[in-house]
Formats: sequence, structure tokens, C-alpha cells
Amino acid sequence: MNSYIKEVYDHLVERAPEEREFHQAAKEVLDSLEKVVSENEVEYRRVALLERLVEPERTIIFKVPWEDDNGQTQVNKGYRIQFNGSIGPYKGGLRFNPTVRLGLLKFLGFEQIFKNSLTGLPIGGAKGGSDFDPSHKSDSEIKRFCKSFMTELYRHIGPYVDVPAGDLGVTGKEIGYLYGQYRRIKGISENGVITGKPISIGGSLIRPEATGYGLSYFLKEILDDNNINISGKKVSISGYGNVAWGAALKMKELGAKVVTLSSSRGYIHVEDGLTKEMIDYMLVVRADSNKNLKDLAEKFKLDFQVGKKPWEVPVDFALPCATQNELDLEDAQKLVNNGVIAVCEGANMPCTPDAIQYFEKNNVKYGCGKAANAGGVAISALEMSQNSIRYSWTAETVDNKLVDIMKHIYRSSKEMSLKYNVTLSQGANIAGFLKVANAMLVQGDY
Ligand code: 2IT
Repeated sequence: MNSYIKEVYDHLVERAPEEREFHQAAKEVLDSLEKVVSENEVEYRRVALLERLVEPERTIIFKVPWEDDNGQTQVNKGYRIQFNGSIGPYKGGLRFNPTVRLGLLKFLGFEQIFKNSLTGLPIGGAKGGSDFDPSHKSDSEIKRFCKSFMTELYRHIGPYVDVPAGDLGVTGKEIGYLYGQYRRIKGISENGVITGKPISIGGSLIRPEATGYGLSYFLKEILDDNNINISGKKVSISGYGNVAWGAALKMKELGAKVVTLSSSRGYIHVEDGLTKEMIDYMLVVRADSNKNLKDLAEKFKLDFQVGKKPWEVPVDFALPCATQNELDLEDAQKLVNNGVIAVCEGANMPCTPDAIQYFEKNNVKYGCGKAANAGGVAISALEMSQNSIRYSWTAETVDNKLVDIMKHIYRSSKEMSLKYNVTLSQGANIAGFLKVANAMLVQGDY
């Protein structure tokens, strides 16, 4: 390892040993920058470029008190990490999930810097959220929580400052409540402050589909480049939320058979592929905080493998779309033994480092999340554009732009992988990094 990279990484671990996911994300990026950093070491060291890169520009932590349906006050933690704003307003989702901690959000915010840079659009990196658990909460509880969350957050965000969106546990419904409170406090119609909005308040067509569609387009780029067809192939998808839904829709449209979906409790297996009716029902499940994948399995009388992961099913492509570190070395070995051709990450950091290494060693085409799932945030940026010009584009216009953006991401990742003789995912990290590094260098020492 390059000694500058090692110093920066060791220091990071030493100062916050508990931020495990952040170390994992930082190591993955830093390792892939080996050659670029060695080339520019004197300059980068002089301006402490890497030290600045791994340090969030601003971290906001606040309390979120709210009243539950029994009249009991509950207190959650709220966070917003404004990680890097060198190429544009901070941009990234809000995650409402009991696993949310500072280290988890730092990993997500850090990844977001490079992902957003890769889209080619002017957006900085951020992430936020709360340890609030939206499952089994009533609609009024969710509304009160969102109101309280925004009552603190509003002072830290703005269309030119920081533009949140959704992530796990935050759908169009929550975004609507959050924006309503922002507008009420500020007394201003400024809907470019948040994205993933319902269409009626300035949301973009195709934004709900964008992450899963973009993931499928990215996979298609990899396959086209290698003369491999999608049609008739089998694909396993994990998760059953927004990303899994969009990916299932598009992969089916492209002619693949989507044979799995999963939750933390197990997976469903449909040998002939999910029907359109089943994929549409995912939205019904998602809209009801009391429903989960089991309800979909029961409705369509599908095989539900309790306590197992979908990666044991023989497939041509695997699209992990659930959550971080959901696919480990053992899963990678099963996929490779069963002849998997390509793995693209719909979730953020779903494959463990040893799983990734195993895929790459066995010539499995691997698309990392920062490249493969960037379609979501890219269309968020286009939602901001539409809000700025007070206009909305047709679904076709947005979808065509999404295709172009995913092609651009593939091309820039490939170009860097060839230039530096590294893997496609390392090429993606380099491409994302170089734009941000350059923007930091020309702005002096911030
Ligand atoms: O992980 C992600 O890229 C997102 N949750 C979407 C962020 C956004 O601002 O649309």
C-alpha cells in the first residue's frame, strides 16, 4: 500500500475505531487510488488532499422528539453529514432505520461523494437519517416524526446548500411530509430543497424507477461490451423495496427472468420468473408499513425459503438490492459455482470485500454500487433541474437522459480502468475521485 494512503487510513481507524462500515468504504476507495496517489503524492500531501477527503465538511446531530399514538413522547437521533460540497450542493438520501449510527451514515455519505461525481452532474456528497424505525408505525406517527425531524433540519438545508432525498425507510410519503414542514417553516415555495417528491409537488417522472432502471442499464452496458445477451437469462434480486422493484420491472422488460426477491427473513423463489402482477404488488407491500415480503408470497402462493439468502439459486446475473454487506464470500462462492456471469450492486456496498475479490478473481463481471446504482441520485439531480426551470419533462425524456448517464458512467469507469490497468470498479472510483480532487484543488484548502 502507498505510504500516504496507509497513514491516512490508519489515522482514520485510530480516531474512530467503532466506525466499521466507514473504514470498509474508505479502504475500498483509497486502495483503488494507489496509482493515482503515487503519481501525485507530493502535491496531494502538501495540501492534505486525502485527509480532507475523508473528513466530512460538516456533521449535524440533533434530537427528534415526537409523540406516539399512546401520547408517549419518544426520542430519536437525527443526523445529516455534509461530506463534500466541492462540486455542488450536498446531495444524498435520508435513511430511517434502527441500524442508523454515525459510522453507517459516514460510509454512505462517503460513497455518495464518488457516486454523485460519476454521474457527471454538479452534486456534492451527503447522507442523513435517523434511528427511527418506520415499520409498524401508524401514518400519524410517521407524520409527526417527519415534522419534528424537519423542524430541526430545515435550517441546515436549501436548494443551493444541501438537498436530501429518500433511502431505506423514506418513501415519497415521508418526503411529502418533510417538504410540507419545510415550506411551512420557511414560508416559501422552494421544492428544489428535496428530491424524490410525489409528482404533484414537483417530483420527477421516472425518479421512483431510476435506481433499478439505471442498475439494469449499467448491467446492459457491461453485457453489450462483452457480447452477452440479457434475453432469456435468469437474474436473482435481493430486497423488495424501491431499488428491487425498479430492477425487477426493467430486467423483465429486457427479457430476463427475475427468479428471486428477499427480505431479512428469507427469499421467494419463482423458477419461471416474477409476473408483472407480482412486481406491481411490491408497491402495495411497500405502501403499507404492516406488510412485508411474506404477504407477497402468500398472495401469489410462492415458495418462501425461510432464513436463507437468494444467492444459492443458480442464475446468470445477481443484483443485490437490499443493504450493506448482504453478500459475503460464501454467497459469492455459491454464485460462482453456479456459473454467475455478472453481479451489479443496486444497494450501497452490498458485497463484502472478500466477495468482490472472489468475483473478480473468477472473471465475474462486477459493477460496484457507486457506478451501478447512481441512476437514482442522477435523476434526483434532474428533478432539481426541472424544479429550477419550473418545468417537467416527459417520462421518455427523463428515461433517455438516464440511459445516457449510465452509458457515461460505464465509459468513464472503463476508460480509467484501462488507463491505470485496474478493475472496472477501481476505474469507477478513480473517475469519481479525479473530478472531486480537481474541484478541491482549484478551491484552495477547504
Ligand atoms: O443511495 C443513494 O444514492 C440514494 N439514496 C439516493 C440519493 C438521492 O439524493 O437521490
